[in-house]
Amino acid sequence: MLIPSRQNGFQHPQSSEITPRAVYEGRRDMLRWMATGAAGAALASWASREAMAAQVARPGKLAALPGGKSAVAGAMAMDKVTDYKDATTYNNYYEFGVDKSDPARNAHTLKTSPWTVEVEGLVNKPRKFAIEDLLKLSPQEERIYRLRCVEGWSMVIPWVGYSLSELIKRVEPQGSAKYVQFVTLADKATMPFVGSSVLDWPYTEGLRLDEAMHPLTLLAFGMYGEVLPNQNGAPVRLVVPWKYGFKSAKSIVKIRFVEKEPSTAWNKAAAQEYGFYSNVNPNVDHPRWSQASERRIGEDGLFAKKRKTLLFNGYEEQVGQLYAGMDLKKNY
Ligand SMILES: Nc1nc2c(c(=O)[nH]1)N[C@H]1C(S)=C(S)[C@@H](COP(=O)(O)O)O[C@H]1N2
Ligand SMILES: [Mo]
Repeated sequence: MLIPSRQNGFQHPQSSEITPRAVYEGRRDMLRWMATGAAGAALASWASREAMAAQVARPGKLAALPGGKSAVAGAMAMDKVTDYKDATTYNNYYEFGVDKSDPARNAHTLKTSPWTVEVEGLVNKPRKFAIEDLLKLSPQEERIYRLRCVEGWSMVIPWVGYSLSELIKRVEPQGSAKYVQFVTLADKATMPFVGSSVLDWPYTEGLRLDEAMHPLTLLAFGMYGEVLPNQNGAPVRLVVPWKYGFKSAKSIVKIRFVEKEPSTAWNKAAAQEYGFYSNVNPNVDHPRWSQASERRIGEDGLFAKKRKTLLFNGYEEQVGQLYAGMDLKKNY
């Protein structure tokens, strides 16, 4: 159930509405919860996604995009890879609707060719890349990353792409460039929710330059050895595995180098809930729910046990030093 607020337009659903704590803890008050309307709503939404997943077959075989094994430390999660079916039917892509099954149903209208990505701002070599040229800029690698959504669920996905740093090095950021902003497509003609008050479109995100340069930050063109399905952010998206999923902007059209911390879509929508950093952190609660645990999508449906959320989503060894001396409670 979504709780619209006049001020914020839209709020992420509470994690309790995704999997009520009573259900995954097997508590007796589950019965009480079942008696409320919320139970029906959650079950209905879960059932509709299951039906959706059964109905929406793999979108044909997409073009192969094989990647070599990555040499980047931490690039291969040991966890079991999420089923393709789950990774492509349980999505957040608000331009195509706010229900998890909407993107798989609606994103076929997205036109991914021709596509250009404009790199601009404080760089010596600003450039407009045709997607074909961007694809060939550096060898494609396969990386199996955990993706942890701020709502309390996670997946493990074999992405294909290369480190964003490969692109950044080629455009030569100037000394004054401290942040990178990502602007994604906002096309009313093909994206039914652009123009709605859900978010301030286009969906934008940002990283500090050193975060953007970190080898784990991936510019992704594919997953599961094929090009990205539209609902997962075709033709090019970001994957920042130690941050909440919303930092991983889909269908990028502009990369802008700037001096000041850029505004981001979720920060504009609800600043007290979504900070600029948004590092996965089990010790910093979301104002409306705990971030201490998560449900892995595909693990036994609604009654899955939760697993503990790890600091920086388990990538602390790789990225911890980026935040040395920073108060992570203040810089949430
Ligand atoms: N353009 C755009 N990018 C987006 C979003 C969105 O709504 N629009 N949702 C974000 C959120 S909240 C998450 S959790 C991830 C989900 O990626 P996935 O569907 O590939 O798992 O995409 C992120 N990127
Ligand atoms: Mo998310």
